[in-house]
Amino acid sequence: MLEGCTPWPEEFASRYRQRGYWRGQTVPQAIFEVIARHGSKTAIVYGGRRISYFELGQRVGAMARGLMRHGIKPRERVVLQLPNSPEFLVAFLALQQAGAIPVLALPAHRQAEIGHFIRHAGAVAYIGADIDRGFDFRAMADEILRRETSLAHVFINGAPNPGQVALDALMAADDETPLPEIGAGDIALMLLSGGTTALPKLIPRTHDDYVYNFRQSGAVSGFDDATVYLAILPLAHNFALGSPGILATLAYGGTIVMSAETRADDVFPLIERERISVVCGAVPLAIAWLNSDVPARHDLSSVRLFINGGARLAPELRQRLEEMFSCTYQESFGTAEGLLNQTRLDDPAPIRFESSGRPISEADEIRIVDDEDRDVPDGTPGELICRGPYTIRGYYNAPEINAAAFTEDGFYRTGDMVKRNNGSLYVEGRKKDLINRGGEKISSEEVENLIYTNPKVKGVCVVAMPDAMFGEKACAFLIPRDGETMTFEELVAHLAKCNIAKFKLPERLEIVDTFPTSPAGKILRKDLRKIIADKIAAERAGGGQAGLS
Ligand code: J2J
Repeated sequence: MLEGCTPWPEEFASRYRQRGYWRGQTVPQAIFEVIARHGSKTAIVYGGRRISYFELGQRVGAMARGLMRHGIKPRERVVLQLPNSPEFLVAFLALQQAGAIPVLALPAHRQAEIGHFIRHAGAVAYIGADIDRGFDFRAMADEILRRETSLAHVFINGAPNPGQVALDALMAADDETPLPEIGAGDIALMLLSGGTTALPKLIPRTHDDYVYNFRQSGAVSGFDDATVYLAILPLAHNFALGSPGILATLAYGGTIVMSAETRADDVFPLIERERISVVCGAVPLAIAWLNSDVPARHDLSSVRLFINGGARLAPELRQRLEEMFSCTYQESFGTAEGLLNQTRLDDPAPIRFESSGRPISEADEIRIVDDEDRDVPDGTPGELICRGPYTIRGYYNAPEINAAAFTEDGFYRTGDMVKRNNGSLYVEGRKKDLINRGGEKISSEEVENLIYTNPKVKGVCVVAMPDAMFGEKACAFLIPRDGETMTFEELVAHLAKCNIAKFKLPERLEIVDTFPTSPAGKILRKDLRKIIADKIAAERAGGGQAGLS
């Protein structure tokens, strides 16, 4: 295994193999097995393009060889940042076929984050778009190339800058270079952590564990070769990629319909035209669609399943989604670190509408514990900790963080407060300092550190505030230095200069003199969350404006 990664102890690994959870297959092997069976079937629909399984396989093989010709070697890390498109999938599988490890960045990430991923992963290459949504990724890559010493190659989907290589050009030559032998125990990809620390952590997933992850998640969602999956959430997210995501769709011989657009006006005609059967969404999308009159104008009879993940969706909205689509609702409470909980398709309505599901595998070991790691009884909230055949044993190259994030016997501390009733889990809150903006995670510490670089700031605390659409948004409580003050616009302008993803920006500023603290002097973030929640509720009741955006 790659240095810097924590393997499963042999006793666990051999059990997982023996019981068939680990099939000894790489991710591309799992997909090529299907390509061999379903050659002429449509694998991907994107805009006017229809790509067959056979063509997908050819493109992946050609790009893998092109990457090798450019000197990309097994176990080297490559940051992949592409909007939803067939090229994302081709590049992802091609990197794996060449033995390289894709590090999956979101299209929303900017120079600060991409630079960090490249440094932290020691990445040798970056694959990005030319221009997307008005942002020039080529210029960003040039800038990063000047600063990051490990980075040797920039591959661009579209028209590259001088010195960069077009992704298409990688596939130009027709060569028969043999592909390297990759072990199923090797690292297949690195996902980004949901952000509790100052800088995002990297989550190394092996081929064995990830193949099990998407096959098992797909089985629980009833995937088969009739599945037509709508891929609109960013594919770099574990949920959209492999839980069950596009990889399970391919593994079961289905068809992926991709779109980078999420508005009802774009999505619903697509559902009707392509006879989509599985729609994956997140809280803000579900709310926007339920409030739109577009769905009623379309034939949605092909939809059999709606899966929500990333953040909890309220029971009444789950029921309305079932009614709108005449489908089954599935709640997915997952983690990029591994553990996936999904409601079952045949769960009775109260479980489908209220619970957060239960682990997808009988091999998932979960415990719900108090602050002293003692098990709490069913019905009592505690922290969910877990281990199993697809839950990592450590973040990449992060021994100190690992010591806190995992128990000595290898359980991952999710930071989620849950209770268990009759085997189903119910998310009640969280211990970790993050803001869950409709499924997109914001690390308080990361944003606070950037705000502290402004000399006007004496103290800052970024906490979650309630939001009708996103569930939560970031609110900054700020103490200015003596004689200074700061406006919301100044705060945003300061953070914009830090070149970070826009979704991380606080959407409200509260200027205060002090922070509430415990007798030991610890800032009571819980109290700050309550202060802003109460204030917003009072503003709503008074008809005032809630939030600044
Ligand atoms: C409450 N909290 C949830 C839910 C995630 C499937 C689905 C989601 C993710 C994901 C994923 C939640 N209700 N339904 O990777 O494969 C919060 C929890 C959790 C954290 C993980 C998948 N679904 N959460 O969201 O790594 O706090 O993975 O610990 O981005 O999101 O975030 P992430």
